[in-house]
Amino acid sequence: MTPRIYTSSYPSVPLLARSIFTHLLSVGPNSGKIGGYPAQEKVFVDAASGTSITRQDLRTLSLKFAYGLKQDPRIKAKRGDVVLVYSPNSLAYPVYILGAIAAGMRCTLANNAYTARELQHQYTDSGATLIITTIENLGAALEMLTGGLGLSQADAERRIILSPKSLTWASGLTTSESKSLRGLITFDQLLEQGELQNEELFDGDDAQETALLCYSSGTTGQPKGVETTHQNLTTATETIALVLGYQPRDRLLIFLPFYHIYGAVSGLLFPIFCGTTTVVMPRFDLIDFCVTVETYRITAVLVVPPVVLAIARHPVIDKYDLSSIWLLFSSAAPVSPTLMKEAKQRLMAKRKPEQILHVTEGYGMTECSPASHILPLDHAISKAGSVGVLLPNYQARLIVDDSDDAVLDAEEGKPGELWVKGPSIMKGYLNNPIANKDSFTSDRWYKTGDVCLRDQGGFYYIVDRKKELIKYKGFQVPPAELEGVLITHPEIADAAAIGVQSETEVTELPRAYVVHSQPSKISTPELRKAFEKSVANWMESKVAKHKYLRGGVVVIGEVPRSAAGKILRRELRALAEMEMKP
Ligand code: 4UV
Repeated sequence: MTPRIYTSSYPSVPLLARSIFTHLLSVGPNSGKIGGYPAQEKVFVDAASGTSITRQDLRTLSLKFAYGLKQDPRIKAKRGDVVLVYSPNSLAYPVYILGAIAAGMRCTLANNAYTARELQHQYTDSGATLIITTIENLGAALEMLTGGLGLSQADAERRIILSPKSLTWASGLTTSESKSLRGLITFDQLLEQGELQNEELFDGDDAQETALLCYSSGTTGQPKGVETTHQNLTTATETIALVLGYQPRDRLLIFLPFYHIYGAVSGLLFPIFCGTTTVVMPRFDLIDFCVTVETYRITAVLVVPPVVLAIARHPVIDKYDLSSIWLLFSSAAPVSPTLMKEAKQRLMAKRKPEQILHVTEGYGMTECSPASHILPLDHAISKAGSVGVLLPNYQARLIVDDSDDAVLDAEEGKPGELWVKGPSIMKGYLNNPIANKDSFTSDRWYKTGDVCLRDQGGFYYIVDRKKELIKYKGFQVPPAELEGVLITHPEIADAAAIGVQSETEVTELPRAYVVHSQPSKISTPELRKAFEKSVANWMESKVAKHKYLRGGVVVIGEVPRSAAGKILRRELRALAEMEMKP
C-alpha cells in the first residue's frame, strides 16, 4: 500500500551546521550586536527582584563558565561529557546550558523537585559526571551521590558545582558551611579563570552532536534520555519562528520549568533567538503571575491548561490589569476550545475591542524538541480545539494498524496514531536500542503514541492517547515508574497506575490500583481505606510532588493483564470511570 504522507504547507527552512550557542549568541560584523540584537539589551529579568542580564552578559558569562569547565583542574571537561542541572529556574540557568554547550558538553536537565532516588536514575542513565545545583537541592544531590551511589563525601563534593544564590554569583554558603563542604566547586570560582575564545567554540560538522538530554518516558516504560542535537534545536528555533515569532519588543513571562523541553526551548532558547526579553519566575503562583504581568507589562505568556482555567475562571484575575498580553499560548496537555474562548473573553473584557489578543495552542513532545504542530494565530478562533498545522520541514502519517509488517494508514478524515518525521526530531533515546527500535520505523518515522484526526484544511486534533503516559498539569508521570516504586512497598504484591480526569482542574491525576500481599489484613472497608490512604502518604516520601497519587489509591484483587503480562489499562480506566461516577 502506498503510505498516505502529509507534508507541512510551509516552505522548508534550511538545515544549519552550527552549534546552538553560535546560532543564538554570535557576535555580528556590526559590533554592538549579539545574535543580531543589541548587546546591551536585557535578555533575562528575574521577576521578583528585577535584576537582569543583558545579551552581552549572557554571552560573556557563558564563555567564562565554559572556560572554567574546561580548564579547572577539578573538572577538565571534555567534549561529550555530561553535566546534570538540578536547579529551579533562575537567571543563571541559561548560563549553565549555554556555557556547558559552548564547552562541548551535553546538558541533562532534571526536575528540581526530584528526590535523591529519582535523581539517581537520571544521573546514572545519562552518564553525568557533574551536577550543577543550588543550596536548597544540595542535600538531595549529596544524598544521591553518597547514599545512592556509595561515593565518599569528598568524592561526592568534587562532583558538585554549587550555583549562585543571587546575581552577585556568590554561592550563598554560610562561613561554617563553606568550611564543612570544602570540596564543592562553586559557580563563582569557575567564572574567575578566564573566558573561552571564539575559535575554541565547538562548531561546524558537530551539528548532529547531542546538546540536551531531557528525560521522557516516550510511549512506555521508565524515563529515557532524549538526545536533542544542535541541529534539532537550531531547526526548532527557525521553524517555530515562522509560525509563532515573538517580537524583539516582546516581554515574555516564563514560569514553566526550564528543565522541561517546553521551558528549555520555547521559554529559554527560542526567546534569545527572537530578541525577546524574558521575565523569569521560579514556579507558577496565580497572584505572583498577575503582579508580574502588571509590573512588567508582559506581552506574551506560555502556559499549560490549568493556567488557562485559572485565567478563564478565577475571581482574582479581575483585580489586575492584564491588558498588555497579546499572546497566550497553551501546550503540553489537552485543553478544550470552550476554555480557550472563555480565557480570551475574560482577558478582552477590560480592553478596547480593537486590541489584539491571540489565545492559541501547540502540540509536541520532548522527542520533537519540542513542537510538531502549532495553531497559527489567524486560525486561533476558527479552528479552536485543533493543535494546529504541521510546522515547516515536518511530515506526518496517521496509522491505524502497525501490528504486522504491513502498516495501515487511516483514511482521510479518520483518526490514527500520529507518526512524524522531521529535522527537529531527536537523534534517539540514549543507549537504548530497544526503545529506539520500538519508537522509530526503519525509515525514521517517530511513533508519537497520540491518536490524531486531520481535517481537510490540514488542521490536526488530538483525540486520544494510546501510550502509557499520565500528564499532571503538563508534567510527565510515567505509570511504569509509579508501579516500580509501588511494588517496593512491603505490603504490595502488584500495582498498576493510570491517569483519571480531575473534576475541578484541567488535568489528569495519577491513580494507583494495588494488590495487597496479604488480603486478610484488610478484610473490612475501614482497614482497606486506611491502607489505601497509607499507600498514598507513603508515596509522598518517595516521589516528586507532581507524581503524588492525587487520583487515589484503590485496592483490587488482581491487576488485569494480557496473556503476555501487559497491564490492560483500558480495563482499569473503565473501572475508574465507574468508581468515580457521582
Ligand atoms: O514530552 P512531553 O512532556 O512534551 C510536551 C511538549 C509540549 C510542547 C508543545 C509545543 C510547543 O511549542 C512547546 O514548546 C512544548 O508536553 O509530553 C508530550 C505529550 O504531551 C501531550 C501528548 O500526549 C504528547 O505526546 N501533549 C502535548 N501537547 C498537547 C498534548 C496538546 N496540545 N494537546 C494534547 N496533548
